[in-house]
Amino acid sequence: MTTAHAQPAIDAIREQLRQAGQEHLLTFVDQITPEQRSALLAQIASLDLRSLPGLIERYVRASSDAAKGSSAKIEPVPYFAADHTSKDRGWDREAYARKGRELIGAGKIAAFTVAGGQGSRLGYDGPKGCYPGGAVTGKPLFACLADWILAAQERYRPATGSIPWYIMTSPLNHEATVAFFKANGYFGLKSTDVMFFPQGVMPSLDLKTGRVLLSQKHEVALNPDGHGGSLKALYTSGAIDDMAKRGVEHISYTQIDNPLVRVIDPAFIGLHAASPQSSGEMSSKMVAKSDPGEKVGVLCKVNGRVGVIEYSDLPAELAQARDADGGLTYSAGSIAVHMIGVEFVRRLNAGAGGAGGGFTLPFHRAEKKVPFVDLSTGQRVEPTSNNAVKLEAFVFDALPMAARSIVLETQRLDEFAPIKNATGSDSPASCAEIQTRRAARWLGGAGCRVPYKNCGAVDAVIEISPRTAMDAGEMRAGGAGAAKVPAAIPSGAKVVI
Ligand code: UD2
Repeated sequence: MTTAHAQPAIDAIREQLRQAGQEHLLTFVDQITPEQRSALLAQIASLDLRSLPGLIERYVRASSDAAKGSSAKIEPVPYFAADHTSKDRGWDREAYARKGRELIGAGKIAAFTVAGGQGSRLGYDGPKGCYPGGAVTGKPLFACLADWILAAQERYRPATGSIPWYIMTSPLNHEATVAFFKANGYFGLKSTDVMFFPQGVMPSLDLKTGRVLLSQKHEVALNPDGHGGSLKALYTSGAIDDMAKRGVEHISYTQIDNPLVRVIDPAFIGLHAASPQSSGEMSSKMVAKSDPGEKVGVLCKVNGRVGVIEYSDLPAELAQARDADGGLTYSAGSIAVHMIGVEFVRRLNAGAGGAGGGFTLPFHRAEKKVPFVDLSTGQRVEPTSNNAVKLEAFVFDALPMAARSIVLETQRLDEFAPIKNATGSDSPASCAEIQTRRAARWLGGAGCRVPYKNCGAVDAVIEISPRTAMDAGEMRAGGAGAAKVPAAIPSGAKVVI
């Protein structure tokens, strides 16, 4: 039963819910325990009820999407070519890398990883970052990224040793992620240099009515607000203030699913911070798309500004368009690696009233199956077809908000081997194969004999730690510290270097 002293509070909340068309969320309030009631009311209080009717109108009733249905002018994006020595597209990579190293050395760069995702697509019940990423060691994805940060600290900040790492979790995996880092000694990093904060959530909406779903009688159905929520969460969590205290000016943004990601990349940092074509607000990396259907967003110019069109939103005729030389016209595949200015994040949030609470990027809608409580029976239902709209923001939608934004092309083999699917492309197997091919190329270039099968595949599995070599040049120079380059790799061997 509702206690007498709680009644006025419930009445006030009921009125707010009524105005937002969501009064049904209190359907079972008299049937739940006092603890459950407090939790439910706290959840309801955290919803932005004022913006809800507008969101429902736009994304459920009108089924519109941030990127769809627009008549935007789309053009290919200019970029800094991976081959900086090319005649027509050459640029001074070493000068920018030097600038980047200076900034890292001066403590002005932080690493930031969005890790709100679970390993569910891989059949793994836990935070995605705990999933094995090393081709031979099987070390978790978190450890792969931590090793890169350690390697960068050893090279660019040997005196102080610190590159802070901010990790965005979701309410679903926050505790498990923090516990995993503790249990693994922060993978060799100082615990005070690793900061965790959970991203925000959005209510899941009934596909037909737009009403917020209850996942239990005492619980609202919530979903993480997408990696675009990171730009708000960086601010509201206090991470941006923490960065400012540490003197950090730019954030190196990566996803958790790619063990080859160059978490801290001097040349990219230098271009972002110092190129006249960049306002130092938000920059991106691309690889040439492997085929028109590859599931990566495409960096383009949209109405004259750099932006990303997600693969599912790119019109087929543009995805398949080819230049006179046969190459894809829209070939700039986003690998979801960005540099972001600390001041840019502050400006976006301050523009929304200063408290950060009001800032969001446009949402993208996804129709999903979300278990819910049937309001007429009180029974929980596991739907067999899509019954809900989830709203997620994408971080790349902030790109057009930057005054000038640059794009750097990189070599796929050197830094892009995400693990997303259990089998096939972007799977643990394809990732291990790319790690091996990259290692074979680096080792071959350093004079090591690498065994190959008749079909051309490497006859071994090889994993290179970034602490040994961060690129082919370091490997040629013998790797970090004692000479690490073996004379030969035996056929069929599994080797960690
Ligand atoms: C993303 C990009 C795609 C391409 C590809 C490269 C989007 C929508 N698509 O595809 O264009 O660049 O990556 O690999 O971004 N995450 C959170 N919180 C959330 C949702 C996601 O932290 O609420 C993290 C997640 O842990 C992962 C990353 O964001 O690290 C990517 O998310 P995804 O798996 O939904 O995106 P994906 O792989 O379809």
